[in-house]
Amino acid sequence: MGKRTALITGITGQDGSYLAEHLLAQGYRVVGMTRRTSTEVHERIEHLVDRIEIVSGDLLDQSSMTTLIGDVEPDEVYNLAAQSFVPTSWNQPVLTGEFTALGVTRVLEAIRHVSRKIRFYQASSSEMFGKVQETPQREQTPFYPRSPYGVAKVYGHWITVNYRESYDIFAVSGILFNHESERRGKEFVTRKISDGVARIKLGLSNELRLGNLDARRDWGFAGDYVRAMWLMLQHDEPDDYVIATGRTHTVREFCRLAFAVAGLDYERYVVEDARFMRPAEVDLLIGDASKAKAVLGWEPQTGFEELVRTMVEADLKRLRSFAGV
Ligand code: NAP
Ligand code: G4F
Repeated sequence: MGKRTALITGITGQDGSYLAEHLLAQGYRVVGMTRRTSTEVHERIEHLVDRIEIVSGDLLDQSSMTTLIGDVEPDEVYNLAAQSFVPTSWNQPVLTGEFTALGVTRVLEAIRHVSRKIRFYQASSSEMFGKVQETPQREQTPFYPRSPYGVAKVYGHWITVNYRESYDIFAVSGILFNHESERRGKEFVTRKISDGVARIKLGLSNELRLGNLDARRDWGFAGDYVRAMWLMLQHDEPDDYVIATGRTHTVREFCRLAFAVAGLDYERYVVEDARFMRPAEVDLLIGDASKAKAVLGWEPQTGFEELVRTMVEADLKRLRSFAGV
């Protein structure tokens, strides 16, 4: 079999960068779609630019998607692009729907017109479970989204299932629980905490303002989760999978551990701030990934403590070299 081609939308994001590394290691030709901006700063994939191809396209534009998929001729498409920050989805609900919901249909339509042999991965989310109807959450758990983002992801999930059933396209929906890394955007709570700890430790800040400390999440490592995306597209049959660690922790626990890595007591620095509370919260997420383990042989390899420590140490190192401290 010749070299396989993968197209990644959202390659500049956290998951896009890890997935590109994983696919390159498997011998793929990797093509990443980026949208046009006036400056070309793609810091998460800078180390890969000599080994991947970058093409221009936008999830908002049907013709760009159809032309691009026709030109690239991918064997696999990973649709990771989305407006992915939950609080922004209340401020920009229509745009979030355009990117995160209808964007999925545009990619699927492009595949339907170009070649139904292309395999498709949709980046679905545990946010779809929202006000959870069952604990732990599994593939059969009913959805009850709590944000415009979660609602958009429910649409993306079902349109993926629908194209699989309507057109016999190998389309899968990976229902991924929160996954983090040193490449996580600084607006998400884990990276906000690791960056905040490093700033306080190095004397660049004296407090960290957060919202709901009692929210619980099932946090894994992004590098482990992109492997699951790839495994889903290698299976004989298209299906949907929950990807999670099966453990849950509060934001407070994340803070306690992260500050302890730097030898600090979080209670002295963390301030609860109403500005970071949400109109509707997802209180508890914990996933049951036993189907992924049984069918795909997937299991997470990085534990919670290791994840927290790695993130804090990476931010300490980055800020030390940046600030010359
Ligand atoms: P991320 O870091 O926010 O990356 C999002 C990517 O989407 C970026 O590359 C961004 O490009 C791109 N994008 C946004 N709007 C676009 C548009 N209109 N056209 C083209 N590209 C666009 O997100 P992530 O954490 O890697 O997550 C990847 C996917 O998994 C997302 O769909 C997210 O909703 C989903 N997900 C994430 C998690 C998690 O815990 N990380 C869990 C479940 C599901 P720019 O660089 O140009 O902004
Ligand atoms: O880190 P978060 O912003 O992630 P959230 O909302 O769970 O969404 C992430 O995971 C989803 C999968 O479940 C993805 F689909 C989505 O794209 C994204 O990657 O917030 C986590 C929790 C929330 O309960 C939030 O209320 O942390 C709480 N939190 C407390 N203080 C905070 C803060 N979140 C943020 N971003 N900033 C705070 O200051």
